[in-house]
Amino acid sequence: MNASAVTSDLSELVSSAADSFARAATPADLENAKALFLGKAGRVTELMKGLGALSIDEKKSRGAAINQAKQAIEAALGARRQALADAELARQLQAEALDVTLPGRQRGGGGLHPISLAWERIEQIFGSMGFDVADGPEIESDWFNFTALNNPPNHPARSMQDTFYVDLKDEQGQAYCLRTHTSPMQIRHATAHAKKHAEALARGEMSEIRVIAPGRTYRVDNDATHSPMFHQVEGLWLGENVSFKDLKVTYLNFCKAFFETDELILRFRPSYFPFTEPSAEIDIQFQSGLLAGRWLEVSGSGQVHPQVVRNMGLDPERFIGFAFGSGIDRLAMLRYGVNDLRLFFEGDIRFLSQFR
Ligand code: 2NM
Repeated sequence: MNASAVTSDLSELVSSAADSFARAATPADLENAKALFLGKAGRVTELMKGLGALSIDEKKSRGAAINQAKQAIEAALGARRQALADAELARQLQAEALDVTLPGRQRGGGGLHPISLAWERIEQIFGSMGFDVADGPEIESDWFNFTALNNPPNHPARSMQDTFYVDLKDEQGQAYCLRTHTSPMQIRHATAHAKKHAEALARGEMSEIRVIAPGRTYRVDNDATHSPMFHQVEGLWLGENVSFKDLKVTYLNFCKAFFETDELILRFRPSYFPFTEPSAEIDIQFQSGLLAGRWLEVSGSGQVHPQVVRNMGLDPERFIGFAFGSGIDRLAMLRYGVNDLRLFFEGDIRFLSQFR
């Protein structure tokens, strides 16, 4: 066997190993290919075993050549391992690539409840007509909720069948209840400002009270058209010559703004409330649209009773005017085309998300 033959059969072995390593597509394939050349029964091992039959000199040179070939195969194996590992890493990086320019995951956008939307519109519209907004407690004393509003001591509204009472009495033994309307806030508001108005009168100036009181109210009532908790807005305008004409203009303009239409008429219907005299229901009728042609009751109203004005700490000879009380829930139903009051209080996201 000559030197070039040695080199030639070993270099074929090396390139054959390099070829099969190159064909190995996965680390497992590569380990199988390795076994064929470097394993216990592999080609290189077989060649080593063949050395035993050679002379000492031949053993030396052939052994060195086989060793060189073995090192070349191991180098090829190492290179392929590295290449496969690099390719796997590149694949993983590609698969897990993060596009930091994508918009982040966001929570679904929230929105106001339709009653809050109506409430805000009401405050905005009356605000534009010069009305303040009063706020006050939902647990009220008997005085503010009933007596100051001219309810006689045995008025049926005071009964436990109609009013939620709280297990609480003040030092005078006065009962507390969940307010049954928002007018107590108007009594509070007017009382708080009575001194200022009296001083203005003393200087020969006239001063007015113009206020709305929106808020949650409570009555013992629960059916398809009544909820034990509901929302009211009451309005109050007291001044020198504030009349039913002002009430009609004010309420009609409010409705036109709230319902976003000028095709609207308004009528008064005689009624009774302890806190107003005379009293009237307010009906409106749309002249166009889905609800056209039907009279819709939207509010109670009336000229504020002189005793109520007196209870506010004001002179009923000087402070004359009107008040009204409307259901925000009913206004919201008409405004947004909701046909069942209970939808407002069930918290069903399919209903609520329509108002986002
Ligand atoms: C209504 C109907 C009529 C009303 C009266 C008052 C106050 F405080 F001036 F006495 N506030 N709201 C009133 C008048 C409320 O609700 C149906």
